[in-house]
Amino acid sequence: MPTYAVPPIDPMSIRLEGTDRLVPEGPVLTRRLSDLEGLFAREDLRAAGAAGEDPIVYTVSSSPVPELPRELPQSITTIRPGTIGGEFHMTKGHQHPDPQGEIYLGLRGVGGLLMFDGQDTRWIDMSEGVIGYIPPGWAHRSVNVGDEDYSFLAVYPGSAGHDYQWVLDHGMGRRVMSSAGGHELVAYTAPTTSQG
Ligand code: PAN
Ligand code: ZN
Repeated sequence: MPTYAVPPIDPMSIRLEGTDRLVPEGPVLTRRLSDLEGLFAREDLRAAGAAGEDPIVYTVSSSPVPELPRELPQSITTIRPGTIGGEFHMTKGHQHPDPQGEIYLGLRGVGGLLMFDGQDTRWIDMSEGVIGYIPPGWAHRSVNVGDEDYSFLAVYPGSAGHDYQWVLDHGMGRRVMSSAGGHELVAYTAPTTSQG
């Protein structure tokens, strides 16, 4: 066995409970509209919703594997269906400050994986059984484009980290809007506080 500054954790079995939770479970995050300031095009509608019922937009259930170098933490994200001003419910989105790849495995519902490297935008349709691969250097956001919960498993290097400011500063290249055909990707617009 090599020696480590921080010893790795012991081998363990982790079970999917339904499609929303990992057991044993580590930290669980709940993201409500009030946590998503400055991300939707219609910031005014987001703020109004946050000041009202402040609904849950998504949850993240992590396994106990820690975010430490060389470990491979996992989490399940479940995004509830819905739109804000026609823009589908989505995660905040982030860059990995330590450029590292990541894989997502679709578990339930229909969604998409939006990636942006500061110049180009890519979209992968996600559903049960689809693996979406995020290469190093691509900011990533998940979007629920269906009318039921969309959930997926993420596996990522423990040293990757999460830079949310990058997305606030650079956007994600496109916005994912509801359309007659289901969903469409439109040009990114900065958040507005009033219509027009
Ligand atoms: C995922 C995301 C998760 C929530 O586990 O962290 O889907 O999205 P935000 O972190 O953008 O709110 C992942 O990409 N981890 O690296
Ligand atoms: Zn990530």
